[in-house]
Amino acid sequence: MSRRELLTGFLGAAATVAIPGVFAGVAQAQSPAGAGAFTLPPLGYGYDALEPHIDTQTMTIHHKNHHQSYVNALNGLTDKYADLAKKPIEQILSAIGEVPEAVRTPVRNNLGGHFNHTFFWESMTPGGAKQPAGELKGAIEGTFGSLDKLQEEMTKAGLARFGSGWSWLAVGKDKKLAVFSTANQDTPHMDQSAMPVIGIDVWEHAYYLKHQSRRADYLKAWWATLNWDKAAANFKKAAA
Ligand code: MN3
Repeated sequence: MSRRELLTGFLGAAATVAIPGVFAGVAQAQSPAGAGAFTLPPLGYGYDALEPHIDTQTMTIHHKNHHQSYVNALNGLTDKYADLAKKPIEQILSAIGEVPEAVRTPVRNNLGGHFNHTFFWESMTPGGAKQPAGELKGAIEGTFGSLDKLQEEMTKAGLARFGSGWSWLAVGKDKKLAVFSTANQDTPHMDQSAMPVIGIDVWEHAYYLKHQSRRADYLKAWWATLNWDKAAANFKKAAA
C-alpha cells in the first residue's frame, strides 16, 4: 500500500467514525426518548416570527447552533457528574459552588447557557410587546419610577457589560427587584442568589448580523419582543 493509499484509508476510516457521532448527537438532542438527558427545547414560534426586531438568520443560528452546543456539551458531562441529569437545573445553578471542582466551570458555562437561552426564548413573543400588568407593573413603578426608567437601567447594564453576558431584571435575596448584568453564561442564581424576571442576551451572536457593533440599537429593538405575560409569571415565581 502506498503512502497515499494509507492516508486515504486513514481519512476514510476517521470520517466513517466521525459522521455517525455527529448525527447521533443531533438525534439525541432532539428526541426526549434518546440517551441524552438534555434536549434543545423547540421555540414556541417560527424563526422569522420576531421580525423585524430580531432577524430570522440570527434566531436560526442562535437557537439551532449556539443553544444546541450547550445542550450537547451537557450531555457530554452527565457521565462525569451524575447529579447533572437528576437535580433540578435551578437547584444546581443556585449552589454552583457545590458542583465538583473538576466539572464546575463547564457546568457553569453550559448549564448556565442552557438555562439562559431556554428562559430567553420563552421571554419573547411574536406580534409585538404585550404590556406589563398587575403586580409586576406595580413593582416596576415602585422600584424604578416607570417602565422607561427600567428600560434605561437594563440598557445601561447591557452596555456596561464588557464582552459577553446578560442584562437582567431579577428578584434578589431581599425579594426586591434589581437590575444587574452577568458575565458569559452566568445566571442570576449564581452570585446574586437572585431569580430572573427579564433577561436580555448581550452576546454579539444575539445581534451582530443585524446591528453589527451597535449593541444599543439591539437593546432598544429587543423590548418590542418581550412577552410581559411570561415576565409576570417569572415575577410571581421569584417573589413567592
Ligand atoms: Mn446567546
